Amino acid sequence: MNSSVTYERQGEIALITVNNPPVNALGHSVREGLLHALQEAQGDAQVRALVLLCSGRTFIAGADIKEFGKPPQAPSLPEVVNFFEQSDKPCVAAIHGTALGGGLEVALGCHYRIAHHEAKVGLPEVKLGLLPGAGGTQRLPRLAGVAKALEMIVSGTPVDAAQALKHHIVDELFEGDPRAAGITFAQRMLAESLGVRRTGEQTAALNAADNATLISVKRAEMEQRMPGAFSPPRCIAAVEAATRLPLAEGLQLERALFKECLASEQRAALVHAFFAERQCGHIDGLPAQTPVRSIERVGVIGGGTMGVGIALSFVNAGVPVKLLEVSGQALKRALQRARDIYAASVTRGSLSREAMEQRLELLHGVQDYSDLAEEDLIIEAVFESLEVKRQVFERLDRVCKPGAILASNTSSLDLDAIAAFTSRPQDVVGLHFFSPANVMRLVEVVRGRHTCAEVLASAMGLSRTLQKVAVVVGVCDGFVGNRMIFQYGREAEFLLEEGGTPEQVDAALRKFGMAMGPNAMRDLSGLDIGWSIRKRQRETLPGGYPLPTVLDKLCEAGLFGQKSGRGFYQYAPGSRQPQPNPEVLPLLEAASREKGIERRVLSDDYIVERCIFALINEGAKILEEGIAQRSGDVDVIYLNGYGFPAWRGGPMFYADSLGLDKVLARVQEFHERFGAWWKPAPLLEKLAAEGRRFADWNLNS
Ligand code: 3H9
Repeated sequence: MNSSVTYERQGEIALITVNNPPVNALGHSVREGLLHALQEAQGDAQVRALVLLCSGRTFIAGADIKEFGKPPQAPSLPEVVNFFEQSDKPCVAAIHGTALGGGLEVALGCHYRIAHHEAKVGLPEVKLGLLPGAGGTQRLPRLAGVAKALEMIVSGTPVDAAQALKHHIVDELFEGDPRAAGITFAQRMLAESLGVRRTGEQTAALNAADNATLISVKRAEMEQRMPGAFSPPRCIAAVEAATRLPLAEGLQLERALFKECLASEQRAALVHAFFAERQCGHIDGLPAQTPVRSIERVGVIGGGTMGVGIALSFVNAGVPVKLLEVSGQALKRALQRARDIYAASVTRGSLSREAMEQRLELLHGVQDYSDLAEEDLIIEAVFESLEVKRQVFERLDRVCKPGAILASNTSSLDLDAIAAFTSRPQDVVGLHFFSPANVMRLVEVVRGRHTCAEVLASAMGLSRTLQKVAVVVGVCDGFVGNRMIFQYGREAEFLLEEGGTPEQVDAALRKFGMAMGPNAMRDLSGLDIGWSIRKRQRETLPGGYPLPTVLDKLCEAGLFGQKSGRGFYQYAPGSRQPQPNPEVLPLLEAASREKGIERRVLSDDYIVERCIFALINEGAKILEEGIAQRSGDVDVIYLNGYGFPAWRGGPMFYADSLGLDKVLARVQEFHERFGAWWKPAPLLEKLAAEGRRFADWNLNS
């Protein structure tokens, strides 16, 4: 026996308890411990029933992801699960917290499952580029039916306890202590002769006549939604096997498909993304024990799209918000906007009318700064001008209580200059939300020169409250995300001058995996925004930085994107579906002519390299300047804020996987051909020369 799994006997009941903090992952010692415990229970003539449970905050959260890519160590997880299933003494799993991946698979190997009423169960392997590899694809359909199993395995989204009960994944729900509930159920098994009931031997739920249709519909849906993704089609193939093969053969096929996924680059990228997201919380110079300020009341200044989105993020998390607009008219519009957003969710069926009213009760409109005197955190989301920010922060400084956190949602202005408008720069931090703020997961937390540790830790802690991903960034124009996207957007525009069309450039980047093409994205956010940033940059950028003129031409022609119904694409009234806009090509041709560029045919690969390598080169500069702490942080920003394909791991991981020498060679070519703005980042040159990766580098190395 080992310390990760304990075995004890209470009368005729054996209790097997996993104890492997923080999430009871199924590392080697747990698998070994489970096997030994099972063997002991089998060999003990006094034992007539088994209970499997976990100590700590959760049931088993899955295989130990840190072991992927390392040499396998026996016993394998499928062996352990099979051993449970083959037990000739009935066993019950008592689930609390989350039973995920291999954790649920172990529970499916048990003969009965009971779950705490707040528990969740799921098979999230697909999110790591895998498929359930310890029988999940064969056993879940046998309990829940093919439709539910496909939905859970292909989406990776867990279901709550009530759903699990409804779909026969668990047999009963309990309240209170899992140990007591497990023992009570085991006593009942003995009293009522609830004997061995092996999931693998059940077939009733597999007998739906329309399994073939369900599977082909799901296949077509995934091809459409996630072209290029490696594991989803394999998840479907494994579930299909459950519908046509005996258990042993299905398990064999599942194992083979699992191994293919395990060896894939996409699995490596997705596992990187998983750990990178968790690493973001580990911040240089910020000890884990740093105290945080309590944030129970929040003020938001500015009732535009951004301000309302930020306010709703808090309201959704149950935190009351005062939304300030000085003009009564503007305040009325802002509150109506909030109501409209919720009403749309009610219409879609994702929110009940009662929940909408409860949330709206947490949102209070105010018109006077003195109404914000007692708030713990105030976030301004006003017009992006330093002068306007000055007025706001001077007022906040006058009215807010000592210790209040003063945050700016600026996406590009100098946070240190903003902090200097107050007498308490240590309390000022940037909270750069992404639009729509109530939907997007990412927040860039901007650490100013004087932001104190407590305020930074409190700002980072918000990510848990709001269920968002927070990444610390330093002060510079555009921080991490927008500073990089500027380079990407600039290349996308130059490509239009060189011969590309909006449709072709967008299609090439979508094929690469970007959620949206850059031109459709610009239409969505409004071309006039880039136009005004461009005017500012023309004044500040050093010589040698030519800017494309395509956007200017479109704006001059009144093409502002979706908001005007015409931009790079045109849109039917009320529709967001882009259609080719015949006005655009003549404008592109004029731009090319004016610059003396002969338009040519561009390949998709070339389009991708120009745009993505521009991101990577800027990302390297950002790392070297210490604006981001590690390459994984840059990746997390791109995966959560800019629609970069998760299965490529983020731009910096993608560069590492290509090899930095290869990236550098292309950047050098572009530099020679196009000029100064393609100058290779010194860090890229250094790491390429040393044969290293961004992932191995940190500021102090
Ligand atoms: C699988 O099971 C394959 C099988 O089908 C077949 C095998 C043959 N392993 O997220 P948190 C760490 S694939 C190792 O902040 P929360 C995490 O890195 C697996 N470590 O907590 C962090 O470390 P640190 C399928 C893990 O309360 C710490 O635990 N399962 C694992 O917000 C706390 O994590 C999954 O994909 C792991 N499996 O959320 C589930 N999980 O403190 C993945 C976590 O050093 N896990 N860590 O930064 C989760 O979704 C969440 O962690 C969970 C808890 C919901 C459980």
